Amino acid sequence: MTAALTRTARLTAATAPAGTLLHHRTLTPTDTGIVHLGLGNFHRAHQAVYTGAALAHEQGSWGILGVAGRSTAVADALRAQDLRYTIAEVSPDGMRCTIPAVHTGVLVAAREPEQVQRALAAADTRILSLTVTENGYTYSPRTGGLDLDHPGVRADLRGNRASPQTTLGRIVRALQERAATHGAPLTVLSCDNLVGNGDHTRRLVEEFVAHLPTGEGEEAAAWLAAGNVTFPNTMVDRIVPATTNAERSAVAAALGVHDEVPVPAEPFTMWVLEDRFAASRPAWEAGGALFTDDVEPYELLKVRLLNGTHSLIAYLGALTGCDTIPQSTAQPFVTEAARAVLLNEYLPSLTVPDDVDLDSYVAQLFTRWSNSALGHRTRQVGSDGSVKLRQRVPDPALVHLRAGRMPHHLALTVAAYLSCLAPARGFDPGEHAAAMSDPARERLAALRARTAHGPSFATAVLEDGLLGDELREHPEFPGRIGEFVDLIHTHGPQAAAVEAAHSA
Ligand code: CS2
Repeated sequence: MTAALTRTARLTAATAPAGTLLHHRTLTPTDTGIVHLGLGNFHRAHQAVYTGAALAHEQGSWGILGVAGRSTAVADALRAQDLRYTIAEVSPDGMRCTIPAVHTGVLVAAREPEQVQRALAAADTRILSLTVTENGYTYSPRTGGLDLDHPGVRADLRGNRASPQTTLGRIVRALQERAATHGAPLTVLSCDNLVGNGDHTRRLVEEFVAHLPTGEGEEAAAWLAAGNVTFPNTMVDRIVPATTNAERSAVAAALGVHDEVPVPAEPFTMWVLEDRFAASRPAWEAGGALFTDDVEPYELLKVRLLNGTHSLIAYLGALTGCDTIPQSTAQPFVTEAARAVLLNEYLPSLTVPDDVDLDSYVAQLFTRWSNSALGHRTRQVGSDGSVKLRQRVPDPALVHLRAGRMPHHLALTVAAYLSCLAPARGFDPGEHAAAMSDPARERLAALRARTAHGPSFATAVLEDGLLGDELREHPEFPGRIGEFVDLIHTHGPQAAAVEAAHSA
């Protein structure tokens, strides 16, 4: 925090400028209807904003108790600010500040596990929502099922009910408690970028319950089977980078108060949900949320066109020294590769929903990626690629491979990822690649240490299950990935992108 910032009064309920509030009721803990796991920037600029609009539209006990996993910084800052924070919506045209004021409390699961479990199990909690990132679901990219080798999962399956370590453990222990006590129905609402996120969460929950020691899970299993818990699928979309001092200063200048935890976000936002709520829901449509019976076409559109292309932009950008997505997209060869993967490889793998105008959707994507006022970092989008690419690449790749076509730009995406995360000895992928975190980093490095030959390396990586099992039928795909890995190492990412464009 700079000296100038510390002299400004702190944002609190009393100092929040009235004109920035999304609604005007002061919520108290008894207004809690939602407990949300994952207090990161995405939740605070997405679901919280829709909830503010819903509360402005109609009153209801839909306040949110936000739960951070391990980090105490945001939770403690929010407590010091009466749970107020600012959304700094930034575009090249300027900044607009709003304050959702929808939280009724904050907890940190690692610090206050018992309070978290009590809140999740409370009868008044009607929605348990989560944004814990793809990596937070402790599933195995290889099988798609619960990762039974994960130390947290192992501990939670054996451990006590009061202080689980994993998200799945927290959910299941709460469901057991609900089943054994009041039995009040609950909606578990995944808001992460997983295809079929609700179905996926349900499967993992059921698997977790089935793996509990004999005598422990039967009651919850029967209660779940009786339909007391629903898991709607959702598609969530808003580009929300990490907070920097630039937003703290800009918010202080705009509002005259110091917010330690403002959230930068783009103007665009979209939320599509299945309307399957076990115990009602806020009027999120007041904020523009779309309710539909079939979310899948929207999810595929978003996870492939936006997220899939985003990964390619992030890895090519990091390899060319770009700190941010807009810097990466400003390079013509990156835009060209992004356009090719999006239009020629992702698009033919899905059906565009009727109400989406494809041309303007695609044009808007490129505008969003070029939002230089936002500064979304390549290292942020590039992190956890082992879990993200599993959602984005294999199914579209299989569509082409089964039709006898090589998806060169999907292969380039994986090659750029591998070059960032597990470079061959002597190749420096740069500081932005080095800063990417990924649960598979060590495993990939170990596979890389065995061979300098790109195709052998890529084959070993896919054999190891990075992209699931189905691609095994197509050894030509890792072969192509490996050729691009070698090209990136010898001639650079641009040469690899040119080769992909010529082959397509
Ligand atoms: C990004 C997403 O980090 C990533 O993988 O692709 O966080 C993306 O910014 C959001 O899904 C946009 O809705």
